[in-house]
Amino acid sequence: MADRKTIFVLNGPNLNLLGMREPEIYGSDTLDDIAGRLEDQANAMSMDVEIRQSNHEGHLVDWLQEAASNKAHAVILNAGALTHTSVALHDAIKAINVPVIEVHISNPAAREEFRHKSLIAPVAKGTICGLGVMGYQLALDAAAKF
Ligand code: CA2
Repeated sequence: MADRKTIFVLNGPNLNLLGMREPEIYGSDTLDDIAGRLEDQANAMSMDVEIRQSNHEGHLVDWLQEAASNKAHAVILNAGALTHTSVALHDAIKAINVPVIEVHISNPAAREEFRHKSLIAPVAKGTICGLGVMGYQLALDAAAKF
């Protein structure tokens, strides 16, 4: 039997607060709600998901490298505010041979000017944004087809 594909789903700073604050921007689902749906969806496609969140940039860099060394099939990354600032995440994505799908729940281009630039986008395989938490599920569907 072929090996099951593993998709890493990595979430950056403050995404642990989903469902608890600013529901008008990010909706009312918690990260656990999103994780449950992604696990069901992955199971239905005979794949595995590894879902993590950290408020620390270095953890995300470590996990991107781990995705590469564990030969993950793809990474779904919502880097939160680090999207707009992190050269370290840009470099980490560039250094690994694993496709990374950038996901944002909101549409950063429709928000404050400082959210308009993404340092992730130039090194991502693609970006899904502005579609709410459904973006994670769309990204998982796409990753399954890589
Ligand atoms: O829209 C997205 O997914 C963002 O990546 C979310 C980040 C923001 O800095 C990006 O510009 C766009 C913020 C994540 C913080 O999440 C919260 C959730 C609930 C309450 C407060 C923050």
